[in-house]
Amino acid sequence: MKTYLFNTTGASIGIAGGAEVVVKDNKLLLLLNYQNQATCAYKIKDLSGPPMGGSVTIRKAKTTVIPENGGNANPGIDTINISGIPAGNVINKITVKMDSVLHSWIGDLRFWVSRGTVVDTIISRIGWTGSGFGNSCDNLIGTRLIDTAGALSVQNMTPTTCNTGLPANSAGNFNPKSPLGIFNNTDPNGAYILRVCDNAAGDTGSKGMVDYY
Ligand SMILES: [Ca+2]
Ligand SMILES: [Ca+2]
Repeated sequence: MKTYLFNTTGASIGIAGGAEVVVKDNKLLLLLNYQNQATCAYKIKDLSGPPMGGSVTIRKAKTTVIPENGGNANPGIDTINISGIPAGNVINKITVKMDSVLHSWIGDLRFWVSRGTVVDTIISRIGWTGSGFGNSCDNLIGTRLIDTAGALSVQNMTPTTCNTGLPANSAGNFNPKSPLGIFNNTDPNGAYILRVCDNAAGDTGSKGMVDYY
């Protein structure tokens, strides 16, 4: 619980040794009066905006075509605008969940998220080593990218090759290519832009849902 400095003007407690719950400045406060020697207030809940220390899930459910072999300069783009989170709140942790990415060769795909000058490459051509064609399996379904010590990097998703039409083991938690912690301790408000591009000829697809939380 966080202590809130309280001016008794406009809300006061008159009973020595008493306690009251009041609302002031959009905050639910517990007032305690110590025998008229001191009054203090504890913030129980902030009634404006999302709860302090809580989590928010933002979803974009939209099919975005990924331009075939468009390269980094020609991605499919999804933007989510976040506003209204009170000043002083910062990001503690972001998880990005990719879902319904339907593509016949996940090693073609690169994903990156930006907000202002903060840019994070979350997936970059799974299984690609600088040569070859990367992971040949299909689709990213239920792929949660979250900074987790010891977890498998999304870059090393298995199996590394699949016969035509077979999916990768894409569901579950993976470390992103570059840590999402780059967003920690920054103002959560702003435009989050997810870009996804295809970097090899042959094999095509689209991106469906993305969640941020
Ligand atoms: Ca395939
Ligand atoms: Ca392709």
